[in-house]
Amino acid sequence: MNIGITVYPTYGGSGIVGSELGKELAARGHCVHFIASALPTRLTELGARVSFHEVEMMSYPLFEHQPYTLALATKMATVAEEVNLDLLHVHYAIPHSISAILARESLKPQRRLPVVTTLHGTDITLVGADASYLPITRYGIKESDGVTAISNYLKEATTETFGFDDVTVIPNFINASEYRKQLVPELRRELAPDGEPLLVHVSNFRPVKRPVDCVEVLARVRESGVKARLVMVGDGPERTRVENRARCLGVHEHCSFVGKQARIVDYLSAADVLLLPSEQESFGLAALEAMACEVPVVASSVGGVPEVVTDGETGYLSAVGDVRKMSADAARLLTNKELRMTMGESARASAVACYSTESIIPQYIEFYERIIAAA
Ligand code: GMT
Repeated sequence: MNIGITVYPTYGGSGIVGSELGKELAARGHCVHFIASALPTRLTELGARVSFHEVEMMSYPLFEHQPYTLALATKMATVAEEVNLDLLHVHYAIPHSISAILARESLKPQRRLPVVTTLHGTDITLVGADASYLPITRYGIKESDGVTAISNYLKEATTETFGFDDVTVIPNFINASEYRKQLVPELRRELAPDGEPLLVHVSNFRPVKRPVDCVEVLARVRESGVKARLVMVGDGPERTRVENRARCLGVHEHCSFVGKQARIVDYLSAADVLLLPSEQESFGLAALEAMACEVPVVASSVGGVPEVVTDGETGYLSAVGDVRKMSADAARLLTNKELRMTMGESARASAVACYSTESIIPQYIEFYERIIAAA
């Protein structure tokens, strides 16, 4: 098949999922055309079966904001004609599904261009549910030829908010041979020079991720006598607040803010526990990636997280903001190697059994085939 994929290139899990999906489709012999405003960060290699088409935007003094939705629709339609796309798959509904529908309609009746929208999270729960976007998001979802969601929770949220339930759940995935515990002795020494146990957080530091809770947890873990360190991977709007709170709590010197990193798998391999204290999380890709690297997860029990992390088996779940319980769970894991290893092994087994590319990518391929046949 010839598939067009649109993602947000630089920011967040939906871009990672769309990019990794494209690579996996190409590895299975399909041709993938990424259509985005910039080269997606996870797309490190282009080749005969993976190409990138940049959305070009003309600026004009009259435009207060550049009309990206229209420029994207134009590029989608142009690429569809140029390379004979069989299907357009957009990740995150706003505004990608609207652009895709515009592209599809602009090409009628010369060519069919079925549109698949994958819902990822705040496109339904936060942004999409806001009155300023709700009607157009509902339109984009209803008009798509096929809709998938990355968890059962998100499918239910879509039904509740938009009154739309024709949604197929295809969960996020990991490539289990790439996402596995690596030997990273140098990195571990760098992050924990005195052999301290390591808590790790990976996110884009948006308020919804509650990264401040990570330093609250570190402070309490250290108060309990465990000389842990915290590694904060990523960057974003909350970073300054997190660093300030770490200073107030007197734990800043026990934190490493390493910024955005290309090799997340190395940081996860160095970790003893992953912290994911999010306010909302329709799946929790960071949790899945950690689990694949045998790292137990201490997370808030929100959205789709309980579908990924089994409380007491592959990690521990708490109410949002319950940093006291999160600290107790983290300290228990950091001080009990046997428990940590047993949970880490269960985490890896669960990640491989339920979310490996071998079982998830064929679900996308079958979905595409069904949508193309129906269109
Ligand atoms: O919905 C968002 O906030 C954006 C999106 C992203 O691009 O980071 O995150 C969502 O998609 C990820 C990949 O499918 C999921 O792992 C995240 O749980 C989800 N984020 C939220 O629901 C807050």
